[in-house]
Amino acid sequence: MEKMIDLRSDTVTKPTPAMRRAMAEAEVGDDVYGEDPTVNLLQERAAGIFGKEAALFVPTGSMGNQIAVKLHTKQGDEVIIEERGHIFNYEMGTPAVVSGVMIRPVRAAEASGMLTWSEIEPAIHVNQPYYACPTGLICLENSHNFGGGSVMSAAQTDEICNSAHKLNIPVHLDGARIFNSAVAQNETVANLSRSVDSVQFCLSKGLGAPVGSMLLGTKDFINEARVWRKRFGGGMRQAGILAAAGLIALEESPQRLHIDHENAKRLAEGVAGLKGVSIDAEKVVTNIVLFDITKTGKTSAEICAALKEHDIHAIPFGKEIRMVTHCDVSQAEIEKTLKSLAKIL
Ligand code: TLP
Repeated sequence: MEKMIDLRSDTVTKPTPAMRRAMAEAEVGDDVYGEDPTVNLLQERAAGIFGKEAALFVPTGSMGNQIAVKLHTKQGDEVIIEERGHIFNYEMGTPAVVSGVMIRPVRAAEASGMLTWSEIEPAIHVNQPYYACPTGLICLENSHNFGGGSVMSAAQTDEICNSAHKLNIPVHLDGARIFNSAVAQNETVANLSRSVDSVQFCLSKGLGAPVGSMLLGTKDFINEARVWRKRFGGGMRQAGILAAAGLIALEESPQRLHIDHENAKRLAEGVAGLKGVSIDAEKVVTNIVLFDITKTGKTSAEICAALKEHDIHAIPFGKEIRMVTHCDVSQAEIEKTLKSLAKIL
């Protein structure tokens, strides 16, 4: 049987042999007592790389984001986020369920989904005690998944944070793929997150670890986050087995992300040439390729079903199809995907 080309997400990557070896040999302890040396090392390394005071290993990106929402807000607050943001659309309504907050989605004018302060400001409520929910938090996403893997610069992030902080509003960054963003901009993750109050990034996406994300912020914030991780059911005991793979992901994977970006660019340029497909290939700068198929005369579900017959997995999202490149997809497989798509369309 031919190998499935799995472009559904970069979450599907399998741990490398080096990761599996490190997992087998990891020194472990009970992390709920803070006694797992491998988890502690991962947390120290991550905090060092990001230039933040402290970091916490959490099972998922969703948990990292939702702990942040919980800690930055109080019940009845509003959280401003771009309309296509992950925290709003793909985290099971947790802000409402767990934190009792309202989401105020704001649509960015840019297709990239990158908000500017001038778009955020009109949605802010401060000092309106009798009717409006106060703005408790602003959430950013870099890279922006459903903005097509678009990136926000350090300067853009600083501008939003500086303005928000003047109003005493904290900013959380969903940096699930912040290393992709950093590589695309030839920037450091520390600079991209220097002005936010907290940041979450995933080890289990483009970086290739099997499980895990990190939440970073001040020492006090992370101490509180540890309490909330336990309340969420995320105290993982001998989690050093997972952190060992995370350490390799953190140290070795960023150097190869440019390959995924080159593959995504090639894919985007290829699909842009197909009849009925709409995508601005120039705007594809990381590992996510999101293209509109409305004018093909087929639905995205039909196209994805046909691709599966060619041993290619992609996800339909409304009138768009998303393909994500990662370490388990080669350049040759991108060419095969393009040939199959051309046949189907
Ligand atoms: N994204 C997944 C799906 O949930 C859509 C994917 O395949 O892209 N923030 C962002 C920006 C994400 O893309 C994701 C996962 C998360 C947070 C949540 O991470 P996990 O899956 O670890 O909870």
